[in-house]
Amino acid sequence: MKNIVVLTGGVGGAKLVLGLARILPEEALTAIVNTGDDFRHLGLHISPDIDTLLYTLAGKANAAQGWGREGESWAFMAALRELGGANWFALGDGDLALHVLRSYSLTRGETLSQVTANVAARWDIATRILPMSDDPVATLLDTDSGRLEFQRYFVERRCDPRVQSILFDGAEAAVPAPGVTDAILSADAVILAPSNPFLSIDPLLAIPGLRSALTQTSAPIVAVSPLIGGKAVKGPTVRLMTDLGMVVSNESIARHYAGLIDGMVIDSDDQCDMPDIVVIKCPTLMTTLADKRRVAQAALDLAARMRS
Ligand code: FO1
Repeated sequence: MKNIVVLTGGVGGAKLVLGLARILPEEALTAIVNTGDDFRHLGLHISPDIDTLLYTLAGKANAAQGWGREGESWAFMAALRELGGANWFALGDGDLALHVLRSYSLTRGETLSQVTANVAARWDIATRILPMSDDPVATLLDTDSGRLEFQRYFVERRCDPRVQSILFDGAEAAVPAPGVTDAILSADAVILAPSNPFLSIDPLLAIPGLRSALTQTSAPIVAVSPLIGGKAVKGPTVRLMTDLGMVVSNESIARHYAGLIDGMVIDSDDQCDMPDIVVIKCPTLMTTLADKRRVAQAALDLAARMRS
């Protein structure tokens, strides 16, 4: 298979993309990334999921933390705190350089796609990293504490408010970024990473042009479940499913993607009783690089099986 597309967001997705990048020929892989988490902070344009992927593929990620750069220094935050600036969202010094460069480039008329491609080229990343859209899309959560912007819910409120519904402001009017539709239509396989389905994958699916490319493509679409033994490795997937009144199971994830996916990779010890899709098992916890390659290979094998 020559053209593989992966839809991704967050740290779980970045791990799978790294695994895919290590087993596929260079330039076979296109990652389409959630930008619903993007927001303006201190006048800067922050694109957390794009940056997590850039750092991961460049070997610069803080793997233990799950965001930001390894070996980061924090002089900016210390100075900001001293000045009484907002410190609920932590920006390391090296990370800050990326936000400043991106924000400056955007004000000069570059697109998010161009800025992302320039940084990827600078760091010799062969994987094509495309934002889902160059248009603004903002994930908003209606909660028992009112409507919250994504980062206010996720970071400032530590996912504590109970979520009633999620919306993707701007998605209806957003068009897929250049290359997104073509990549999906010419793909040999499309993989939904084990990212949070409701917060990281749904924003992509909310963009009409992107969704319609997924329904039109002849490529098999396979998902990797974010659940292992009924728990998510990181983040609020389980909490959200409970808040939204869903049973926490692989069946619920498969049902959420119903009509879209042909198959799903689940953890070896788990079950998924869904007659409409093909399910395969492998250990899906991705700690080491070997783990990431194994899960990536399982997703590719499943997609190849669907093609034959
Ligand atoms: N996550 C946190 O839990 N606390 C932070 O202070 C924080 C800062 C931050 C800065 C830049 C960046 O790219 C990501 C950052 N994140 C932080 C992670 C971010 O909220 C999440 O990775 C995603 O938006 C969810 O995928």
